[in-house]
Amino acid sequence: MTVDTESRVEAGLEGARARTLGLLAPIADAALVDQVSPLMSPLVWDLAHIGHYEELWLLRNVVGAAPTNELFDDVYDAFKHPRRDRPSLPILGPPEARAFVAGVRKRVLDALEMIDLDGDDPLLRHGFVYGMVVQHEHQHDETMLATIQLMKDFAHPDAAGWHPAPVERDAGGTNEGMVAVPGGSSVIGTDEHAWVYDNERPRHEVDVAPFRIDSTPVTNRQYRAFVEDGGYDDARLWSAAGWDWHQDAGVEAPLFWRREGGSDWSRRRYCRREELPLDEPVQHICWHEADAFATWRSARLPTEAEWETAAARDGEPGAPQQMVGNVWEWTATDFAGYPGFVSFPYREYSEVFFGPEYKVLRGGSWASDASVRRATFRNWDYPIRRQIFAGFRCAADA
Ligand code: AVJ
Ligand code: FE
Repeated sequence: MTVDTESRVEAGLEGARARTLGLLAPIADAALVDQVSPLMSPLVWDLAHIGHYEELWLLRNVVGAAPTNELFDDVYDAFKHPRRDRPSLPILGPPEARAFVAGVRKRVLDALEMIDLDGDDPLLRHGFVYGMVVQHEHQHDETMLATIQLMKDFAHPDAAGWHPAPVERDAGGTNEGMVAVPGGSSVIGTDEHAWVYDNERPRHEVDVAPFRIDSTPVTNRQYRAFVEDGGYDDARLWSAAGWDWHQDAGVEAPLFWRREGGSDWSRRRYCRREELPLDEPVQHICWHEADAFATWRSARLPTEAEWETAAARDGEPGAPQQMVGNVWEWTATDFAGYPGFVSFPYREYSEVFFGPEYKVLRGGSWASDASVRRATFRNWDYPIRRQIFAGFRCAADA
């Protein structure tokens, strides 16, 4: 048991670090310290924050080690300074940040052999806190990919050849419309403790009325039809908050889409501008855009209970295809704790975000690592955010 858990922990830590360093490798130091958007941190902040989080949980909390630098508790605490202020903080430069994360990691691996992963301590049992740190690094990797996608010039000699994994799609690709899902009592969430976040617990029953849900996420082809039908100019399709956002933001298509003169739509993906891939899921739309599209289609967004009910049927005949790992999918649901929610191991992971200002996203994207791609995983963001790798699927009452 211990050996299995220990090797899973080691492999998880190593896999996350290889990914982090790999995705930052082609980026020049000047770009690592640059603030690409007020919504994002400089990449070098994410890097050192990953190390600080690891030091906090796996060295200071687990083995009682002293902090490398007490000031880091301020500059690398995501709650202390908004992302737009992070470049003006006394943060580590790229070489120092690389050395810091490597040093923390070495000490973590050295200490690992002495840690009892089979005891009663809920933080350690089955390697929970290590899994939390692995998932944390992977979530920041996805955030960093979003930052890199926002970079206009990707100043590196190898940049043109650099491309992360493509969006995974089942063969066929067209959205074949909706499938029916029977209603009744449905069980969502999980009681698993190891490698699962507090907001996914406890497993509980919900009543779900029969509904229909898209067999795949909405594609670029479908979304383009909404754009070309004047969906962005028709106030009747938008909620009041959505219309306000749209007026303020002045957008008329997903982020990174462009159309010049009479030509076709293109989109920028990292360093390339390419023809819009019509059968891929639409990405980089906010919740309000998803909601307006659904109204245009005489449909609505699924609730998260509907989404998870449909995902539990993955693989069965007549079930929607591949619910997990395409794009994050906006749901109709505000982020809240499940009945009986207990914060663990700290309130700032989930609980402080509960409330109507955040919408839940499900499914995990092509940029999400396997360690966070699961049907119970709950992500959340503001309904105006477009930089994340989010799309959606529509639902309707049966
Ligand atoms: C779950 C993606 C909303 O990035 O704010 C990273 C994950 N928590 N560091 C975020 C997270 C702490 C979180 N999301
Ligand atoms: Fe974090």
